[in-house]
Amino acid sequence: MAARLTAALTIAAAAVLVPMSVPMPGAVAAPANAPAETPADLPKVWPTPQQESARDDGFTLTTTVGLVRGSTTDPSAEKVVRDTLTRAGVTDIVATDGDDPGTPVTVWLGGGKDVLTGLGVDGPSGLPAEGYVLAAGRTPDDRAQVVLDGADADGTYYAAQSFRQLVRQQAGPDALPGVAIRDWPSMRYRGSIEGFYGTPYTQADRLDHVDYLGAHKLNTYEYAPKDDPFHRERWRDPYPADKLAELGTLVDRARQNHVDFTFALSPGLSICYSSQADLDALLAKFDAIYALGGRAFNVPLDDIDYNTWHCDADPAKFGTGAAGAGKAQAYLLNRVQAWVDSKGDVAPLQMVPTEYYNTTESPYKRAIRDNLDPHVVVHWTGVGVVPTTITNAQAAAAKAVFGHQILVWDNYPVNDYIAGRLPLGPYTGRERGLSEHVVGVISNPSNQAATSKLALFSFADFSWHDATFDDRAAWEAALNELAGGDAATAAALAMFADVSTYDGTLHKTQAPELRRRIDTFWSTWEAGDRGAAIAALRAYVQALGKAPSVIRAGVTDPRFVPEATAWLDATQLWAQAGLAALDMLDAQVADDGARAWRDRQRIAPLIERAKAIRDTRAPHNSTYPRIADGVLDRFIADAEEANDKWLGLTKTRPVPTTTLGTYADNAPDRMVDGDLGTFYWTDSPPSPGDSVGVDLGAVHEIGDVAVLMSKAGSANDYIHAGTLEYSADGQSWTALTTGTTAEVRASAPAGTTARYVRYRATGGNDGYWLVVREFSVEVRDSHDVTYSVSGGPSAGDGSSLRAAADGTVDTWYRAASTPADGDALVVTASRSRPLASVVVLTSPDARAKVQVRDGSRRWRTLGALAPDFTELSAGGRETNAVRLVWATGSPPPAVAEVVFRYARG
Ligand code: LOG
Repeated sequence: MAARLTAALTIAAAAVLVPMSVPMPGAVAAPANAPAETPADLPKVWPTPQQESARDDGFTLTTTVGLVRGSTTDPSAEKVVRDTLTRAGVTDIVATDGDDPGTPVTVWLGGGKDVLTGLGVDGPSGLPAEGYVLAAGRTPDDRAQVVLDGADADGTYYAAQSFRQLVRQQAGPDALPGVAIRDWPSMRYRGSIEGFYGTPYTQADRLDHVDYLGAHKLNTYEYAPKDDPFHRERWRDPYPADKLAELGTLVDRARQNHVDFTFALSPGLSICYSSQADLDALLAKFDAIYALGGRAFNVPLDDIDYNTWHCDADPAKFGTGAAGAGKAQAYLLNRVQAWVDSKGDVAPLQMVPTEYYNTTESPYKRAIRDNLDPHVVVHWTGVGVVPTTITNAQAAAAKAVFGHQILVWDNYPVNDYIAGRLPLGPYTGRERGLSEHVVGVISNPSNQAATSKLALFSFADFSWHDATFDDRAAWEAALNELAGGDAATAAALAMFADVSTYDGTLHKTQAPELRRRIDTFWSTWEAGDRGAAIAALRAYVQALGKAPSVIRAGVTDPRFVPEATAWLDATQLWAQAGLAALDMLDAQVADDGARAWRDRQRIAPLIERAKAIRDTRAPHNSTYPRIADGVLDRFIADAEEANDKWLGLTKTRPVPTTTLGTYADNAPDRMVDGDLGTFYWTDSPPSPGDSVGVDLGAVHEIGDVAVLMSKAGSANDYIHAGTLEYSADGQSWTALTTGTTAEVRASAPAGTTARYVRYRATGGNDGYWLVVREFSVEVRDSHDVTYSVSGGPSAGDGSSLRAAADGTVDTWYRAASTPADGDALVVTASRSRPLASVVVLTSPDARAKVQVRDGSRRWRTLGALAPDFTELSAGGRETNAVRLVWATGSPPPAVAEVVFRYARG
């Protein structure tokens, strides 16, 4: 496993969410005529305001409203206010000085101090940058007033964004509740860094993205797409004119949204840190963006090898190793910061250190701490690249060890490292209080821009007001916003998000809600209430299957559906496959084998279609969209196993055992699937005592055992020292052999009996995880009857005679030709047993007589094949063979399985 992911996956500490008390810079004056409604009665404003109280002097908007522009407003804020008023049914917005008797309602935008006094509300002076005051109510002269007044133009714009959310929809002109808000951000940097690998955003994506940021009081967009060649590979080359023009448009659009377009350039793959020519090339790129209006810059130096130098002068000047690299980087960045200072209107430089993923003291960090200009802001991803949690203690440690302001580059909901996954779960594990330690938290989003908004909504709430952040509430509000307030759409989105939750770190459990319902299904099923089990789960899976069309019809963001389409399509197909499995069980409960078999045959093609889907963006164009994987597929497999049992297919299957976790999709089942191309992969190195193995379900005589570990590309992922051992009870173990290599084999002495076999680590593993391609145990005393197939017609290409009785209905015997006169397919059992009935699963047009044979070697006809599914009673007589005597002229028959259904007991 690559080091960066290992780092990401080794943090275990759970976040402790402690409510913080916030210092309040100035109190909101209590409204004159209390009792007021509680803020809980107000429409919720997101991100959550710092201070908010309801008043009892709200009013209905009139069709004519006066607008007074003050000194801290701009066209963007005015547009938000005008759009809000227009949507609320206002038809005339009249520019006034505030005293116009013709405007019974007045909106003061970026001013209105006297009106605030009249309303008994403190003005914005003393608020931090970007802070604002919003008040709505009646002044003593009984005029209805709205004041949106910022500490600066950003604040006034944010006041307008809050106002937008407060207007209550009602018949006729909408109402405005009486309210007083005093609000400011807890963090200086809030927003996103387009910092992922894979398909970068399009220009349209980015324009829409910065609109979204602005509307949610997020003030930062960093341009750092790893796969823009001019950002990294070819960082020295100037942008072509068309690309530069696009960036110019984006800079403008960001500014309109009060978003700081932050241009990042990553020279680390080839730069000579001491070279004046390279510095000039870097600054020329920055100057080009500066000329477009860009006023914030970043030099990311992540994901490079700092032991590789790109000129001899560097190690000579700075020394070798990590300390030299830190000094070299500081040298370059200090000169860039000098350029920043020379401009006078550029934000402090930002950088991403090469050791961005931990807080461990090191020569590199020391060099950064001691040499980098103190103004430079240092990015940090938390402890791990994609950390499960980020705590206050960790953030404080990061600040101390880097000796600079810390900006959290938060790798959520980025999905470049999990092809096929679209993380839609809540933004979890970030401790309240981080704003005390870091200057910002920004999101590295998914390759899909619009679906990332669900997470950005939470980033907005957390970075604006982390003291009250509630991940679940923010997630639900984001779904609700996307649903335009429509409850059915929001519910469909929640179901869809549930089946697309897993990301390996923030969310280690896939489809938690569906999983819970499936667990309930099986417990109800086992308890014998099969109809109720089916009905309850069917209702949920049906709703899941309909969710994609509800979402397509209901979401308000037109960019969401095209981006989510692969996952929406897959959801529909997986839900249909789940329903087919439920139908199969339902038919089985009704003892209708033919219907169960028809339903069962619908499953595989649906799954095949789901797995043929591809998203258009790299890396998700390389694999199928993951939907409820490990949950819904597991349910279907378990349902099929229940059907196997019901059919009479009772083969003992080894169950895998492990003490370790699972990395990504590589589940333990893959150790026992008989396929050397698949593998179980742990998500951490085995420690002494950890083990993998199999449970045979009952004590058996065992023979050869093979543990085949590691794989191409992960040659060291095996247990470096271990003991292969077996046990009858899982308590006391007997060693078979010890091993130190990737493949361990042993033959148990004749007569050895065991239920459990395991391979247990006895030493450290040098940090390497474990891959097991196959863990096989030979069972010598199988109580299973085995079958051999003979006769004809011979099997066509890709099929075999054996497939007609190989214990699985998934493989088919397909005749190559029309049966000749007298052709018969004969299935011979390894021994005679009393047979209740014969079940034959066939193609619909297969025609044959079904015969059985007992010890007397005489064939007895039970009846003829029905289309698809045939069950014929064998009267409990000892039977050792079944034969299908084909009707002459029947088309080439196909048989999925001939099942000997033995009498019970
Ligand atoms: C990259 C980032 C990538 C992310 C997730 C940082 C600072 N850099 O391990 O570009 O999107 O992981 O795969 C990264 O996170 N490196």
